[in-house]
Amino acid sequence: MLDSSPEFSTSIQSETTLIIGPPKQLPDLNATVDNISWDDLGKEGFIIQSLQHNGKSTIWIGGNTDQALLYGTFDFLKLLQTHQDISSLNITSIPQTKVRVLNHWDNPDRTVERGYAGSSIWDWHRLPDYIKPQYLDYARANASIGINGTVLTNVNANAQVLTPYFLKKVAALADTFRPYGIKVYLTARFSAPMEIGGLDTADPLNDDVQKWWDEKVNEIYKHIPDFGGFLVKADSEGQPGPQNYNRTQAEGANMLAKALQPHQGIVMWRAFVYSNETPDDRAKQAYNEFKPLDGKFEDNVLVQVKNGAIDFQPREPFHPLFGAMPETPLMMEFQITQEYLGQGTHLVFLGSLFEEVLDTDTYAEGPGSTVAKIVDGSLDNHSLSGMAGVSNIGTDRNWTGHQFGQANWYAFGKLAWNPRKSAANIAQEWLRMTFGNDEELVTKAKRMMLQSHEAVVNYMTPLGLHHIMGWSHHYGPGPWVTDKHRDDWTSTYYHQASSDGIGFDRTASGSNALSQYALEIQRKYEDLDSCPEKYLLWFHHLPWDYKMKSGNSLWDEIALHYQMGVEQTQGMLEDWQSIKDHVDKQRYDQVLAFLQIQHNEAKWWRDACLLYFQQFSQKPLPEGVPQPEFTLDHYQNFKPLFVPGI
Ligand code: GCW
Repeated sequence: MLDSSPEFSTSIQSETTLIIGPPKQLPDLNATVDNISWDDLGKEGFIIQSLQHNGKSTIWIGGNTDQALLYGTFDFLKLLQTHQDISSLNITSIPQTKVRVLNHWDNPDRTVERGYAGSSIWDWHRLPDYIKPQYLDYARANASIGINGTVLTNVNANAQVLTPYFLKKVAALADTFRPYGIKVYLTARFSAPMEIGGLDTADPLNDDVQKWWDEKVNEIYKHIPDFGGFLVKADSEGQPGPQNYNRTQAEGANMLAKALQPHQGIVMWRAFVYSNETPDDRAKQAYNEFKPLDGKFEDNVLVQVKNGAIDFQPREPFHPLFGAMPETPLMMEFQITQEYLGQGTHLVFLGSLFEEVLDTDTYAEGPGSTVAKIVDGSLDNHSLSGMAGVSNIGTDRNWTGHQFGQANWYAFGKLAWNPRKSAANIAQEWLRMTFGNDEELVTKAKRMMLQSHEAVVNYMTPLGLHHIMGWSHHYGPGPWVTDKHRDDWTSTYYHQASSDGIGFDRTASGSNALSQYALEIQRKYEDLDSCPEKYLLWFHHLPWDYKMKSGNSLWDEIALHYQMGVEQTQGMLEDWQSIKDHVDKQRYDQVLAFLQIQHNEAKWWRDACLLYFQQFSQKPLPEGVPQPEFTLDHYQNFKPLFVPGI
């Protein structure tokens, strides 16, 4: 669709009429088209059609509701902004997932957990009386990419957000967002009946507790008639949950679901559940906890699953729960904020990561059982479906700290609407709407974006390495992190480096996490000849001189990947410098400074990790990988202070 000729203008030869409206109000227009199934469009789908009407060329943006017309109008504006050919349009666009929400890990005190773009935009203290203009901009921005929900509060929940004091503030935001088709959700702290309800238990099978939640939900709906429902983190990282009462995750979720059912509310129940005691490979625990509960959740429960089984790493194999619970609608949880991917200063276009995950075949019901088909509900015919993105938004002037962080917010919205949309297409659209249609700019900046995910994997965690970042703040390299209060929060637990090699054995000879995948995946990843090298050290512990497909030893391959990542950031820097004349000074300068930071930190990651692992490999750096600037001792003793986001 994108026109290639730079001189192409959007002027239309003859005068064209633009009509925006529903078919019921435009019967004569509707009579001229016969290929539209208005029922299939539902409440959110739209059409954009070029047609002749009363002898005049006309473009009709049609849909059944105001929300659909809003989505269609934003899509048409995108066509104009990106200089696409609008002379003969025939667009039908229907969202593939039902619930498309941002998760704000925002605290009532306006700090943002894992946030790198300033404070929380929710000015609770001045709500409900002061509606910041930014709230309206937020609503428009999200509606422009089809996001139809927002969870306002942190999953490490504060029970106070469910009190009347807060609910009237939440209601003011809900009123602001409603015209843009955005529903408001809140995180529900499982122990709220005790903390704000005066009960002495939160046992989900206790009648008084059920009654408390029923009444609390009714109270919420008095404030917010179209309240979306609850997002819940339970039995995880110290959060209370049903395990406190020897109840299952389904019993916990269903208690809330029953309270919400009379109001058509939903529960998004997170599968991010793992024990405090590290009894088994952390990558296996959510599957062990949830798979036996397949089909046991109420119909208005979505189980929200992170893309990978550990925790939003630069790259993870898809979470084994995808494909393992056909009776239960599973919702994808992606992280848009870059907790493990360079936080507030690294340019990492996450559309590539999201696309890689969604396109992966789980083989759950034979070939073609992609994660996307599980998430949009089509594989198992679930009408309830969804995608959540942990927001990267804050009070920074450009919303996301890094200018290119906006591209990740955009990519999330576009993929939640259509999980099969290509990352390249998303990047190009965003660039044209953000920086303009100059072809050199679009070409070079798109190249930067589309190589940036592979670059960060290379300079942080190549070949399946994972979770080797700094302690607690997760900033910078920390492969030496060990001996903490829990093994599975250290780095040595995951890389298992020793004189005999490196990597986490998740095959039958190790934790056997592989057994949680479909047989086709098990066979492919178990076999060293067929296991994708990008997952090699996620599933295998291999000797330093293991021979890679390239002929290099594993040690050399690891070192060369780290070096490749550094060189890729250098290339991004040079690409950006080469388009200086096509970008306004303020944005150019900020991105340039951040790319310089990113390049320096890529070298930091390379040097610190290779020096640390070299202790075990006892091998020299291969040709092409420079000697580290400092000693290992220097890197291990460097303690960044006041790192944002924790
Ligand atoms: O990604 C990790 C983060 C925590 C986060 C947790 C979760 C909100 O380090 O900050 O807590 O996972 O996803 O619940």
